[in-house]
Amino acid sequence: SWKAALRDIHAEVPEITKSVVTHVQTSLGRAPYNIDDFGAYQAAALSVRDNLIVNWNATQVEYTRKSPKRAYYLSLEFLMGRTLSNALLNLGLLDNYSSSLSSLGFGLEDVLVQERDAALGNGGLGRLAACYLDSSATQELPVWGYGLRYKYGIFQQLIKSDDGTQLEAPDPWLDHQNPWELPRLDVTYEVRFYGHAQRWGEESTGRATWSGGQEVLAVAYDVMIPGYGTKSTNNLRLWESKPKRGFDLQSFNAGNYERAVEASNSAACNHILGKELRLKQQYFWTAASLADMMRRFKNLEKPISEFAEYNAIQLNDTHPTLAIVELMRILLDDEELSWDSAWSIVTNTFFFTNHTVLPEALEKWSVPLMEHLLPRHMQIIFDIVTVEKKFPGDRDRLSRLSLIEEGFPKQVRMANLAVVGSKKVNGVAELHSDLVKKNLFPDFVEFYGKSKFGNVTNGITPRRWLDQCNPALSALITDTLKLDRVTAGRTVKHQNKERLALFVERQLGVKVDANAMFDVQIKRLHEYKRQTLNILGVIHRYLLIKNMTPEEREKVVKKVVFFAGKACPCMCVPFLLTIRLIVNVARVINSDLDTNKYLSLFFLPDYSVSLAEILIPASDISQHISTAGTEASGTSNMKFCLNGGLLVGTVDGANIEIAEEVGEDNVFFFGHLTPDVEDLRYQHTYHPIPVEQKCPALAHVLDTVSSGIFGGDGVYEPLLNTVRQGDFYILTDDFDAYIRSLEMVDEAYADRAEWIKKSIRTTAKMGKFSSDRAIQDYAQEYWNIESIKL
Ligand code: DL6
Repeated sequence: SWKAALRDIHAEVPEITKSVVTHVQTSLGRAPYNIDDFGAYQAAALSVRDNLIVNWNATQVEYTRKSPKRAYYLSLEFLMGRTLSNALLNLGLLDNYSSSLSSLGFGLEDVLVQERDAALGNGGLGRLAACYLDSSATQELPVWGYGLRYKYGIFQQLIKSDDGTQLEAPDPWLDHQNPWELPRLDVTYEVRFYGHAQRWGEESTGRATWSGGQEVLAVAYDVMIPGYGTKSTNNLRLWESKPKRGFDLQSFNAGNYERAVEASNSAACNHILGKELRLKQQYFWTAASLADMMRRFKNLEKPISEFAEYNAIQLNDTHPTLAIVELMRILLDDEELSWDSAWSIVTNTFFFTNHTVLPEALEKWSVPLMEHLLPRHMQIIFDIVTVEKKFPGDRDRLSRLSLIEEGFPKQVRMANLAVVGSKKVNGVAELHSDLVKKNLFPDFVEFYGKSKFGNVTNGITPRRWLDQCNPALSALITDTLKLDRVTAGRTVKHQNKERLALFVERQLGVKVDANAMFDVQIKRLHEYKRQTLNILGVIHRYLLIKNMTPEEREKVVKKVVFFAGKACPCMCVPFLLTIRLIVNVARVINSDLDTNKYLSLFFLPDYSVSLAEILIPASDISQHISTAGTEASGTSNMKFCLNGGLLVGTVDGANIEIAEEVGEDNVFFFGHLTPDVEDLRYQHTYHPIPVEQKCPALAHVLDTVSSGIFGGDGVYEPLLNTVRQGDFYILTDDFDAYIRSLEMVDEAYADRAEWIKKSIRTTAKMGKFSSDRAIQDYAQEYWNIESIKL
């Protein structure tokens, strides 16, 4: 009976308490009566880690014993967030630890917030990798992640109080030690850079010897990834670089190296790292990971020809593409296979996920740089000539298909290399996968046939993005049939809004009305995501309310708008102004006594996984308003809907599939469709129409910003001019429809009972977007791996 079960649970509590107290004394070296929240967090984490290690060991032993085919997820980013709450949830120990900590005088919530986020990435791509690890372990699939152990996470974002600009500060996340990792000083590999490559004999595709240059040591740190409701605990192996002992100081300037590593060792966005450092990072990580896989494979004592039958390697975007070349190098130069045998193994081992449709985001590396840093790899890339036989003489097509882009300097096209070297290629939502075929790689589709190109719509883990961030909704779902769902749904949402309101009050010292509609847009700042459209829409609303009579204002739906997101500091200047505009508009709107009861606005600094866990459950409506055809998938759209927030969005990325699942009645779509966008851009260039004529409402908003009422002394002109001239992201074309869709949101929100029903229906229909489904797709359709029961 449940009473007996409860007794059993409580019987465990003294054990847990004992373990926590022991860690306080022996691991932290502190007296139990002299411990603060942070100490309690550290001790609890170490105690939970003891459980994880046992499960992790048992899982790895079982993998070794059964020698299954394994999959490896290579990702330069893993946006893990906090671990303690997730580990407790997955282990089923949340209540026990809560009781135990409370018996020691600590509140679980106070302890959980002591943990720093592991923010080893920028945004969606890195968080997706973290969700996929959770789902792989939960489904007992033999999947390991491989990444880099950055010393610094993505920068901490500060907002300058005088003018609202973004400032960046380092995030030394390891300063407080990381209880979730195990340093593996026994797992190290040497990684070479520079030097020279000498081919053996005449044959261009034969063996070579790569020697000289510098070698650094890759040291493994293992992070345990617990599955939910299973003992299965997978591994995320992160590499750290160490100078190799006894290396040649004559030929290598140690001082420069240290500085270089220091500069590179952060999860910063591509643009701000020096090119060479970024390429070094990529090779260091892929080479160490492949050496590790090769060692594990060798332990199986199978012929090398069977490598692809035991290993599948997923490339999370193009960052790990060098792994393709590195495996070729190992197979040719170390294993002495023929070119064809080696190529056949490689092209049966790798799988490539593309995450962007923006051509400018496709990675390229200069040939001279690659030749200098990785001379043997550059030889191999030149040797990979796969297409010429099929299209002899079709020079245009061959140049599009080529791995090398002509120019000064020549460039290696990493996406082409990833396509050529992989067994299958996929996009991350239906529309995106179509665009990948039609726009990015049409010549490859013709060359290889359609079957090489597939789709795996992204997913999110319902553990973190429902159970953990919204326990009340999770409980309501579990308990659903017994309750009056509409009332309970409303209560849950309201509690979450109050939690966010309290958070904002503590952070910014401002009271927020939890009875107002909460409208949220949280994501990396980018032009194509169109935060600018949102803030211009807010200004439009503000101007309308400002011009109303007091009686008219009483009919307005009260709304609080939240933004959060970091902007890559290297992004082009006009766009960086968006944050500044939001912050300064907030200052004016929030202090306007005529209107602030009806509309207020917040930019919450330093967006992170943990902040998302507070914002998402509290949203009534969230915005996913990219120009159609530009957002590959989006995953926060899934998180909001799972938490019963409705969506206002363009017909783009995974919004489309969400609408298919939850019903178009429950989504507020607006804007031009993907096929229109190119024509509109053509018209903007060749037949421009002034904004005043095309969209007077928007022109009025732009003029209001120019007038200086939000300060700035003309500072916003470069941003406003991106809309007035060229308007690449078609704000002028979409603005009116956007405003109309927000009016429809207001109308729908006025009928609260119906709104809550929509919200509950939305949550209920989100099953497709579980990362468990996505990982099953990969496991079955791509990697061909099976669960291993413990
Ligand atoms: O697939 C995860 C995520 C998508 O949901 C977003 O739509 C997409 O913008 C993002 N892509 C990247 C591209 N980065 N690179 N390279 O982060 O991937």
